[in-house]
Amino acid sequence: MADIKGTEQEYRTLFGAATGILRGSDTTRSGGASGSFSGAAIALPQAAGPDWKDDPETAIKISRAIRSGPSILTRDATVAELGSGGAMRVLRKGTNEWICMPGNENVVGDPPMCADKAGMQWMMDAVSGKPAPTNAVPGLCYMLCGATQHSNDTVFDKTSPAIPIGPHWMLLWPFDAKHCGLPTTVRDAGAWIMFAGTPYAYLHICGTPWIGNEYEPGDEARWTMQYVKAG
Ligand SMILES: [Cu+2]
Repeated sequence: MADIKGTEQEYRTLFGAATGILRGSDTTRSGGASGSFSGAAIALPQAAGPDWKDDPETAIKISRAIRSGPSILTRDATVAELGSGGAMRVLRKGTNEWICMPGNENVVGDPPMCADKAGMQWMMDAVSGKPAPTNAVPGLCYMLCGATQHSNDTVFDKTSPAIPIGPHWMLLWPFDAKHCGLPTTVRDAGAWIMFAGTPYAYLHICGTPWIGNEYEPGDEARWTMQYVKAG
């Protein structure tokens, strides 16, 4: 048992370091309640595998990857990264269909993310430059640590200055912005259609589904209001 305790201690030290890195890079949290994310939803799982002790770099990558999605999914997810040449390198084997990727904080458009099978297909289609995504059903992808990317309207833009984007989740399906009546511009709360009018158009939803308070019968309803700028 002493060994297990030692591992947990190191894991916690590592967890602290990784959390610090993530907090330091997460400038969106102070931007308002609806743009922030729920710590409870993306808390790290309690169990640590042997990799965490033996390889600090892998541990940081796993920590970064699984914090981008809800823990109910990420605790059983496979963690993998895209190697050079486009092949996936598994960092931690999982038991569900979700794949979490750590990304690279030094590369624009390479955020940590967790995607289901159809979402992963959409992502790989985008990475490999396919003219249109090939997922046959809507894909899901969480980016609850926020992201950066080069463009809101051109999926293959690799040169424009970085756009900082807050924590969000994505419904990867060709939504028509006009039909939906949804905005198409980058915002820090609410939702919009990203890459509108292209085959890669999808529904980008700011924040986390777990924001706010859960309803229980008997709860009092309190309505709120906000001031907005004229014009
Ligand atoms: Cu995203």
